[in-house]
Amino acid sequence: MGKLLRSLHLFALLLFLGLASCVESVENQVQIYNNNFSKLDLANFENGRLFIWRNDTIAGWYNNEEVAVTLYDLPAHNYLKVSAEILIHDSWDGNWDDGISGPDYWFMGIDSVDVVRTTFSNSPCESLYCLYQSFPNDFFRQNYPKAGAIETNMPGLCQFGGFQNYTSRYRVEKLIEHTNVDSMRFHMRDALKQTNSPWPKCDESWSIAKISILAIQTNS
Ligand SMILES: [Ca+2]
Ligand SMILES: [Ca+2]
Repeated sequence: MGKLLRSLHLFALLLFLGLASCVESVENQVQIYNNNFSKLDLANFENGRLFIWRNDTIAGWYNNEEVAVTLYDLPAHNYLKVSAEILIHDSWDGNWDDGISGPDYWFMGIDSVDVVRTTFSNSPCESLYCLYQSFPNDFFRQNYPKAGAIETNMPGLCQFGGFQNYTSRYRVEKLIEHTNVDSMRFHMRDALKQTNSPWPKCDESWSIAKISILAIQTNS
């Protein structure tokens, strides 16, 4: 083997070892909150209202509101992994910005900082008419209505209660750097716009089916 080739091999090996040692691995992972509302548990929950929809107990329905979970005395961690399953009901208009119907924003975050800022749309989508949404990206991106949904074949809740495909279910997940063990406050909220509706909440709203929060400690 030539001298140059040998040193190139050595260089590649060192580079590999250097990169490998930079990879974080999970040392400890604790589920600090898990709620699908089946036990009617609203401890630590702000603005919790439960109702039964399609044989499932869920929290909602919300329009221009914030909900939050606050937990104290957390295990040592450097990340939180938050995961929520939400239901987007009725005629959300996504990115549509006409000063009347939208945009229809939805936010999620920790300790008053939003880590998700997006829009959803339940609009029909045809060649001449389609109201795009930002999810699964943050605002502003032009994705198709219901992009990233895990279930769409459900009726609306209020205005479109008699029509299929007017509720969409999404799982929204984020890994967030966080180290404070004293407390954390996880929030979700919306800024829905529908100025031409006598009952905006019936026109568009959202609910929560499930929330899970993990405290993760890595070796970094
Ligand atoms: Ca609407
Ligand atoms: Ca709207």
